[in-house]
Amino acid sequence: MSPISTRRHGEVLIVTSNNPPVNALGHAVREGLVRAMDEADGDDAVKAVVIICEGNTFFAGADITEFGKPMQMPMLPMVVDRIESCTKPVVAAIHGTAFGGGLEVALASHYRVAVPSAKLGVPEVKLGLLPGAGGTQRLPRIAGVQKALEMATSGNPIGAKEAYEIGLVDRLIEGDLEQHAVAYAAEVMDTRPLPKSSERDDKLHEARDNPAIFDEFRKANARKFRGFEAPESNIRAIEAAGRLPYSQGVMEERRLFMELMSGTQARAQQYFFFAERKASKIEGLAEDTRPRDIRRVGVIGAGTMGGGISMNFLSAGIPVTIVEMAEEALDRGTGTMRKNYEATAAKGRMTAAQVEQAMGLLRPTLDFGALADCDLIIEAVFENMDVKKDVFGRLDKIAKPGAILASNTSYLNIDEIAAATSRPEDVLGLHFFSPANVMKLLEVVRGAKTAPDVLLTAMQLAKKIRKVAVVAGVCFGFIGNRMLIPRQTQANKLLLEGATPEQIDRVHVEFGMPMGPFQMADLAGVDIGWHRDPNRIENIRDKLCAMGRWGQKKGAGFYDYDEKRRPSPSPVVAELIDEFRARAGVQSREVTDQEIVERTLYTMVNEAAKILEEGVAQRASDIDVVWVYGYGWPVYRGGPMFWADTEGLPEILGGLQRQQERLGPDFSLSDLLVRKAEAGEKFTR
Ligand code: 3H9
Repeated sequence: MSPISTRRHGEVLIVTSNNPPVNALGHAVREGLVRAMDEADGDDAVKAVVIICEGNTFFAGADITEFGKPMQMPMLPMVVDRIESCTKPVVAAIHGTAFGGGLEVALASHYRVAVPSAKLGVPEVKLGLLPGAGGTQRLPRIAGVQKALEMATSGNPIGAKEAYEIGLVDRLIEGDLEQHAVAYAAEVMDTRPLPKSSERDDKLHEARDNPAIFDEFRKANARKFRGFEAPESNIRAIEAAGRLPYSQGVMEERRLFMELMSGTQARAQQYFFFAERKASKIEGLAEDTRPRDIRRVGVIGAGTMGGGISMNFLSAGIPVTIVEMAEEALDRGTGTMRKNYEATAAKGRMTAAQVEQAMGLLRPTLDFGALADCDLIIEAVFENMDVKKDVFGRLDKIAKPGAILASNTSYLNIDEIAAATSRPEDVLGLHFFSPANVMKLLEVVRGAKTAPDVLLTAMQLAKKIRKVAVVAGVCFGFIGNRMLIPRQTQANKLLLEGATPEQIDRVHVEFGMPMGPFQMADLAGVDIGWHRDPNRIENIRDKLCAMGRWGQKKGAGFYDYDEKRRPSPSPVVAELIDEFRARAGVQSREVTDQEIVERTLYTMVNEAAKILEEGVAQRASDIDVVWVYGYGWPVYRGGPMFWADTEGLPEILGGLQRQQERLGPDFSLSDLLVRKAEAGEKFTR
């Protein structure tokens, strides 16, 4: 049965799409829409058309699962042209999200009405693409060039109210959408000529009168666009709208669209779209598993982590009890949370009332016993096994039966922590990333005895607090931090062999990472995890710590910093490296950028393969989600596993084998990597 059906309401033909879950514009939908337009044109009794969708949303875009497969006619650009060429006025009735191809359908319609909660956007750039069904040509004609540039290059939607203000929506509908859309259609049914967005050009003068608008936009956003191909193609296509007649503009759009579509970045970003959605799925979970109810969350520790973690729940409307040991620390912690909220409000992203609402849900206390009525308790205390065990032992005595007990540890063994309680089935790891109220990633660490419903609860709760959660197994550092270890080991060795911190960091930044390993150490604090004995100096880091060069916070670390925290290469560090090199009896040599890639990034892939092989990650794509959301791996490279597949696993293996001597005795190849490389297989499909 076609997902598109038509029925008559007086002289209005109502065209309804029912294609769950998001009314994606797959083949059958496209075909149905064309048929509906033919029906409208062929029937004199039809005076106007309403296009509307069932379910949660208007068309959320082209069907991404069809990408990369042979295209079936009619293609979306033809469909939208067919809608615009309908001889009867077509009204798009929008609710939910009119995204991508969905907005293009709306733009090709002669009129657009929307409920106030609707969102309109062109998120194609997030898939490495551009709105390729006339969107880059019609959007600037309707919404203006500057707005079109912003929407197309950010991919972020605008609300219906704003859309109405800028003329992208003709009427806001309060009440029943279909009923009002039909009434609107009846109002406009005699209007001629029909307003066609492809024929408008009043708003293009913005660009024709000021062609510099494009370069100014490029300059203002250069940092944001770094490394990505799609934003520039979006700009060029919109530029073409200003320069060329519509018919030629769409040809240029098509050319740029196909160019992007055949590139690696689009493949990587589309792969990542599905990777992110797959991450929330728990392998082997019995279908009748039900989550536990979480009405109140307890957080132990009001430091940076504890405060950030609490904010996630407060923002989602979930009350939090936060416990500290001393009044001063508690006040400082809650004060910081308030300050953070107020800063968000100052940027206009929250109202003052919302700040009060969130803070009103917080119950700060020095009484550990106050955690007794919490359904989930997250410990965010000092990273030390004895301390954690002590906390969990005490929790065991006061937490109510069925409460979930979670540790925010970044490295430690959850099973050992769970063993400090009489209820290890209720224990798991919730590894938030710093700053915890900002970073999207959450590693949910499943212990050997963690109950399935506890795991499910955590994964569902993550969605509620707008995190992307990934299931990880127990091992030192879980998925993300464990992969940092070989990278850091090799980066440190490379310093001794002749590379500089600047060179190693530059290679990572050019690769697309936000920063390299030494920049990251300086930002996080070189002293993190330091043994704190200034007389015990075994490596460069020990020495830096002993010298008080703890990174940005001290104005010195692997780099020197000025008062504005701008880094410069440090002669002191250069001397230190020479000293340690002499001590190790290593001869300095020239290290190539390629060697840095092989020794830091290839070794990460090798570690990831071990993580996969050991079942610490459920699937290769989960590792990619961790690295993109937790560490800023460039999404246009898909993540370390997808990237390894694009490089070719034989190439990765070959590189590691070439470097084997230099990688040191602690390095070993992953069996899975070797097997897959030899069999010509990939990690991701
Ligand atoms: C485009 O339009 C190109 C054109 O310009 C030119 C063509 C020539 N296709 O996100 P959710 C699935 S490019 C296929 O969890 P939510 C999704 O995988 C497209 N499937 O729900 C998931 O499946 P599963 C431009 C899609 O409520 C299920 O639907 N449009 C598509 O949190 C539910 O998704 C976009 O980029 C799709 N387009 O969010 C919009 N979209 O249940 C992409 C979703 O098996 N979509 N699925 O895991 C979204 O942003 C969100 O899905 C949306 C709903 C906001 C709509």
